[in-house]
Amino acid sequence: MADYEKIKEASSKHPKPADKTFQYGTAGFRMKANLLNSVVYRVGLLAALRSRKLNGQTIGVMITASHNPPEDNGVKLVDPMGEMLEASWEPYATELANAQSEDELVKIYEKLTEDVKAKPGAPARVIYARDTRASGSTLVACLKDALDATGTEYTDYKHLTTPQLHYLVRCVNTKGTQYEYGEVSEQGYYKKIAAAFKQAMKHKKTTGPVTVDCANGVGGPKLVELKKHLPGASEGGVDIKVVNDDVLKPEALNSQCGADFVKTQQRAPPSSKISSGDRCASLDGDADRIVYYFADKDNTFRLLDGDRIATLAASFLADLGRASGLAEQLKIGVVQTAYANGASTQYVEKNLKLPILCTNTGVKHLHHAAQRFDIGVYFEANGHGTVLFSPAALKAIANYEPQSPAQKNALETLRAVTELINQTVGDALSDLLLVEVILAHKGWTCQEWLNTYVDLPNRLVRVEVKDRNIFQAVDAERKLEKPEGAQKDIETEIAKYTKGRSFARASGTEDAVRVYAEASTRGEADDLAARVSAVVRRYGGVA
Ligand code: G16
Repeated sequence: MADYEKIKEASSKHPKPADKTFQYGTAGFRMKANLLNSVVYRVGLLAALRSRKLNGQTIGVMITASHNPPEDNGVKLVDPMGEMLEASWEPYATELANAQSEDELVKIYEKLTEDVKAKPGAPARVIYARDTRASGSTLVACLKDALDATGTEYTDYKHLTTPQLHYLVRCVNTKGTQYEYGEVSEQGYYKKIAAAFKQAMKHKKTTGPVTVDCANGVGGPKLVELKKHLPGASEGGVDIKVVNDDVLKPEALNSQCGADFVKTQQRAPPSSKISSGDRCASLDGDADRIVYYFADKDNTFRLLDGDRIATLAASFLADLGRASGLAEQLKIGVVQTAYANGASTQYVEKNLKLPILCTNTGVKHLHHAAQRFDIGVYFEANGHGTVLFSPAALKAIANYEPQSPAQKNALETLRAVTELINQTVGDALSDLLLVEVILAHKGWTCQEWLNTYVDLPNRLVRVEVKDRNIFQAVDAERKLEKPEGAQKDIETEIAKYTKGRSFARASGTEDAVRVYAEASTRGEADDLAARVSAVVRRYGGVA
């Protein structure tokens, strides 16, 4: 049971910076690490309350700022099934984070405990981990203070990728039930996906190595560990070459490398020694995003981003559904955000003939939308995504009696793929192996993958303004409702370009407004992005 005096006392060690207002955003709280002590302490309080409310189910706390620069950090909560914190609890996190004094904090906490009807005597359980940022250990100490003050049982999993923590949360909470997800340990994670990978690769071979840039983040050492469980190329597995896995130099994290760099700059990391045809991939700082790329025969950089992974996975799963005889029971849908390239949306609708949903940015939104399908494929263009199988789909896949050897083959692969994919959240390591499996099954090179459709040239720009919060987006963030007049001005610019599409929205993880633009030529896309950025600057004022 919570002891309010203890909470107050421990909180006084972590005072809130007076002039700061915090908000639980796209991926929890994220900002300069030196501002986060009080926030992490209070997130710890909320994790304990959420667990008590759920009768002692384990809640996860991940300390990471993912793609952000090394001096940033962040914290987010993971719900019992490994999903992001239920949206209705986000305002509680914001409210606690903004309490000005210890007294106010305790008052809010007491009221929340009553409002959510948490049983005072219920146990509270939390597991947590962090990425490799230097500030992580200080923030862990703040978190521990909150867990001690609230009488919470906890386990520190030290350094993990974000998706590994999501996996563990689900494993702990499903242990001993019919929904058991896997062994509750980091090794269990590797064993599960390695076994699934071997099964999915039966009779198949990858062609050539894949070079994986790990953004000098936690994904590096974890991929090295995963490799130990995987068959090498000569045993029918995959030859993974790990680069940018230096976690001893904190300043190297996400610097001139990683998925965000590659996606936004539309070029390989400068350190990359990529030759024509080489298959490459980049993870982000906490290994929940992945993008692929290669240099074509003219040595032109070609990006295969989240949209491409989504279309590849959707077409593969549709093929497997048909080949196994389960197509009728496995209705596939794709979920994207406004950042999806218009050509990918068209390809899914016209060629794959699959339904599409568009949601706000943030995997939490895509994840929920994907649950509406038997098989929901969701990816953000930035490479963050996964595939969800509904309980009914999993049951159909597990129980179906194949009618022919061909159906049996396809069914075995389908079963393996459901185990390979991390269904709790987008997972760069699991997505890497999924892409490798699909390319091996299709017998495709990156060029053949790229040939499926032609991307519209696009540009993503980061615009710093005085106060990004005045930019309020609606319609799955495709339009600005505020400031008044901005949307009309953006539309005037769009109208000047062939196949022009553009939007602006405030980032939920960085202090900036993001502007996306696409058009029929590279020059036009760049031009449109510049013009819309100018509109944003005009309304937002220069930072
Ligand atoms: C986080 C979210 C993603 C989102 C990205 C950028 O990624 O998990 O869903 O796309 O931030 O969001 P925004 O445009 O609001 O800044 P990550 O990989 O940084 O955790």
